[in-house]
Amino acid sequence: MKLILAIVQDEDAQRLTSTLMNEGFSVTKLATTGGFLRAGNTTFLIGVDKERVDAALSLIEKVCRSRKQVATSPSPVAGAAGVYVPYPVEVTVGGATVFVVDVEDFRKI
Ligand code: 2BA
Repeated sequence: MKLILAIVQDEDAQRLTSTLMNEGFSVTKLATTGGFLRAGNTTFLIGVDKERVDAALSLIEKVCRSRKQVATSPSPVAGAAGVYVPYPVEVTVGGATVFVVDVEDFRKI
């Protein structure tokens, strides 16, 4: 068995849940926060037989879109006064960041 950890944008989370559930996958959603943008995202835990990993990944790829977002980052120290001037940075977020890990044991007790 494998555990898929998929970090997706909140905008895609509802559609991904229904798509996966309709195809018979069990999912758990966690409300998470990205370290860079400090914005909310959603992490899916999906436990699957290894034969179905590719099917789950295809659905994630189909549903999750990449989007541009603007982050405000601190610039390096400006001058000797040590003043930080925030400036906007455009980043492309997603489709999804996915980890697939081996599950040593799986039980429902
Ligand atoms: P965030 O950390 O908020 O990152 C959002 C987006 O900002 C990233 O999109 C990437 O385009 C950009 N970014 C992140 N760190 C950066 C940096 N040091 N310099 C410049 N740009 C940077 P994605 O790569 O699609 O990542 C979306 C979210 O997935 C991340 O949100 C984070 O929550 C998670 N994530 C991505 N890579 C990860 C990893 N290796 N381990 C754990 N979580 C990860």
